[in-house]
Order: sequence, then C-alpha cells, then structure tokens
Amino acid sequence: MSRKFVVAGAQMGPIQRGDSRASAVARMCALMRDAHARGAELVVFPELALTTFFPRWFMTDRAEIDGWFETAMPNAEVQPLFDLARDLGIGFHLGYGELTAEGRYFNTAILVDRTGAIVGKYRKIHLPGHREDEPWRPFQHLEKRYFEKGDLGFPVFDAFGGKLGMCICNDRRWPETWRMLGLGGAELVVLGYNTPLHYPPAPEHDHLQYFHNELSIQAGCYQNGVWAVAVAKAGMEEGSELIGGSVIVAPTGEILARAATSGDEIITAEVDLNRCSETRANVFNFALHREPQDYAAITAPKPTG
Ligand code: CDT
Repeated sequence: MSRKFVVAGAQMGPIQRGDSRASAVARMCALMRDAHARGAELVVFPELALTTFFPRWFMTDRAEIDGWFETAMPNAEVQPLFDLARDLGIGFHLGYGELTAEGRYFNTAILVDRTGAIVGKYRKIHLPGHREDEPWRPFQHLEKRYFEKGDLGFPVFDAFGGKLGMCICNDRRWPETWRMLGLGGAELVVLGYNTPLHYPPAPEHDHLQYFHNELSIQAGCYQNGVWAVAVAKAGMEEGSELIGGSVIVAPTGEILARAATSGDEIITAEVDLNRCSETRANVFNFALHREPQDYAAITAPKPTG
C-alpha cells in the first residue's frame, strides 16, 4: 500500500514583541494556503509560533509572563487557523507556550489532523538555557525559568496513515530524543525551532549553527529510519538573529528541501513512509542489531548535587 503524501514546512520570519497573535495567525493562514496549493496534506509551523521568542527577556511580573502563554487551544485568536485547516482538509503542527488549568507552564507542540482536531501533544523535554538573569549576555535564554520539563515522554501518534512523533528545538540535538521516537515506531518526526545565530557561552561556534542544525537532524533521521520536517522561526527578532535553514530530511539522512530565505517561506517534499524500512530493515534493524544491555549508562540517573 502506498503511503506517500506531500508535507510542507512553514518557516516564519521574525515576530516582534509588539506583534499581535492575530497577525501571526494571519501569516500562518497565508502559509497554509500556499502549502495547500502545492499539494501538502500536513504543514509544520515553528516552536512558539504565536509570539516573539519571549525567553530572551528576564521577567519577574507574573501577569507579564502569563501574557506569553495560551490557556486554551484552540482559543479565539488561533481559531482561524483551525477553521482554515478544516476547510482545506490539511493538517498542521504548531508550537506555543501552554499554561494549564493547574498553573503549569510548558513549551508545547500539537498535531492537528485534516478535520481540525488535535490528535497529539508533546511538551519539550530538553529545556536549554538558564534560570536567572545573566546581564553579561546580549540577550537571555530563560527557558529553564519559564517552562517546566515536559511530562508526556516522547509519544508517537497514529496519524496521516503512519506513526508521527514530535520534538521541539533543542530536543533535536539529543540522540536520545530520536532513539526514543524511533523505538516508539515513529516514521515522521515534526519539529519547530528558534535558534539564535549567536550562542553567548561559546561564540566560537556561532559559524557552525546551520551545520549543527543539519548534522543533528540528518543523523537522527538516518540512525532511526525516520523522515523529519524541521522548521525555523528565522530572521532578526528584537535584535537577536535567528537561523533559518528549515529542512525536510529523508530516512537516508538526505536533505530533500531547504529554505532559501530567513522569512515566511514554504518548503515541500513528497514523503513515502514505506521508505523507513530501507534503514530499519537493514543497518538499523533494532531487533537484530541493537544491544541495550550494553547501554545502561545512557539511562542511569543524573548525578545530584
Ligand atoms: N529554543 C531552543 O531550544 N533553542 C536552542 C538554542 C541553543 S541553547 C541556548 C537550540 O537548541 O537551538
């Protein structure tokens, strides 16, 4: 049975601090129409796609912090995107800040099917950055301050005729993320990112940001026999330049599509989920060749103190 369909990555240019959610959603709707016109059945938006990347600022005022989060999904401002998805019959992946009814804060992404129904949720596990203000930095990266570590593990969902997994930005750098999704049977991994070009603790690596992005995603795909759609929020956002370079990667590790700009841009490729077996039935046949009894150190608890 053929399991081919077209996926789209909807890279977004910068969202400034004063930009409304309505303006971000209007841009996303335009991208979704473009993706649909190119035959896509699933469109992937970036991490924290409704607002600027707010963890770049140190904040203490609870009301100000809460203003960056969504307390319901969908909500009135995001509803037009859900409505358009249902009207066009196209699914999507969206990242946003989630504030739960219990008062918990997560960096979250959802998967929405072609009927506009939420069919999957993931909460970011590998939270980068720091907790307190570090004034020596040109901008902060306070994800550890504003978000709790995700509590949903690395779930895999039956959707779009296959098995779909999600991760978010920094997660893509960790082989454990990809292996957990691979072990869960994922055939397509969708993810969004906000990656500053400048990394203040190790600026000597700034020129490698695009390389490390592709290195991580291509290795994750190859070593687990999965497809990936990885999508940036890009461009100069409030004085911090974010990398673009959104890509669609095959289970062989090959890049099939790459964004050419640092603005709003659609990339597409046809994915064939049946191709996952090219690696999974051979070099990375987990049942035959993986040796978990020799990997105990990978899951040993973190040292405390
Ligand atoms: N959003 C996010 O996770 N960004 C990180 C930046 C580097 S760590 C400060 C990333 O891994 O791209």
